[in-house]
Amino acid sequence: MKLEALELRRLDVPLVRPFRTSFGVQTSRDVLLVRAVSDEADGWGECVALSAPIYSSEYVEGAQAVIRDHLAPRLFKAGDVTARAVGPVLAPVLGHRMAKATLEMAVLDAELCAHGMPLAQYLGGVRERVECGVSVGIAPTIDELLEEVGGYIDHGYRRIKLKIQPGWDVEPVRAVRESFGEDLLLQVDANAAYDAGTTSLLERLDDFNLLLIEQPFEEEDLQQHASLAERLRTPICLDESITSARAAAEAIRMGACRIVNIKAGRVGGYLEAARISDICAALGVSVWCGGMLETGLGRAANVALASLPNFRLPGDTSASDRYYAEDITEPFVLVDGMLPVPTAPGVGVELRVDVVEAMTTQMETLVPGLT
Ligand code: SMG
Ligand code: MG
Repeated sequence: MKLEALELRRLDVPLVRPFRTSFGVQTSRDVLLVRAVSDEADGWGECVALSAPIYSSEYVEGAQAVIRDHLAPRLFKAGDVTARAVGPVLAPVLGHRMAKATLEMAVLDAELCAHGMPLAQYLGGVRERVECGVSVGIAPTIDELLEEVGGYIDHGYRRIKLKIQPGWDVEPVRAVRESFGEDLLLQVDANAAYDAGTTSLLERLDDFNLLLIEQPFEEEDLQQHASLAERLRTPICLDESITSARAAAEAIRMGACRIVNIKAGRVGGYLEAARISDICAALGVSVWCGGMLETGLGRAANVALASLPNFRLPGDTSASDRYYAEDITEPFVLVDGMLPVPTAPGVGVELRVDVVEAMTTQMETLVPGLT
């Protein structure tokens, strides 16, 4: 496939309600989309980087700059490209996995569209629909949290994930457990908000029969995760720390986690994400699909990923209306707590051109030789 242009488009997509985590509040999503224009077909990629480097070191403006100045020129120079070649071609540029994943997704979508193959089939998916969970932000009060959680349970979500931080952990978890009962699949995500001084709060969470505790400590600190894991019955799950298949294998070997959250953007793309799933399966570790408040485009690809056999827990793959009043694709609608795996070629969703146009804040087109 010969790459003829890369169209970079920034959208401002308002969220239906603010989403508060231990690292900040999101009220809208600053989305970077990339369209790969080739001689065979076009394809789209969505960048998961947030507007500020507060979840990870990448951020959307930086991703756009590194694509324009460093990644796109290498891809154009490579001549014929395939999705499998994107990683190796971009490997001399260190890090910037979210930016690389965006390009790989766009090329993969184009390639699969040209061959008429859906992404789930290409990745080795085995399910027609996937079980969905929902990630619930830090609320102003426990009452408001209970109301929000109750609404999601009424919608049919199959598990609830509560965002936590020191001071918003034991009490909200206790309140949700007591209000909704022992059968509710419940887990928490700290986004690295704890340290040695606040570990005792995490130990108290062991009484609430949680599915897992996600990323309590900072990204690089595998040792602290391993030592907490030894003291808790509740499994530790890693998110931010898992930047590659190698990192996943190392974390599991050290005993730092028993479950892995896979986000394709965080690990450099859907191909590495599938490799991580395989490695985890070989080591007896289940995985689930994380989310970065993606639009319908990124969500479609995540749902395809979640259809792989080792994705054994409900993912942060929620319906469009949990995030957006208006999605940029046909909305994903929850049926019996599940979302359907797209069956159309490539990522498998059409962009709604009028909505995309109306939300576009910026556009630039990169072409060979001029970048
Ligand atoms: O897409 O439903 C979603 C968001 C899920 O909680 C979620 N993501 O650490 O797992 C995580 C967070 C990171 C993004 S917060 C803006
Ligand atoms: Mg997380």
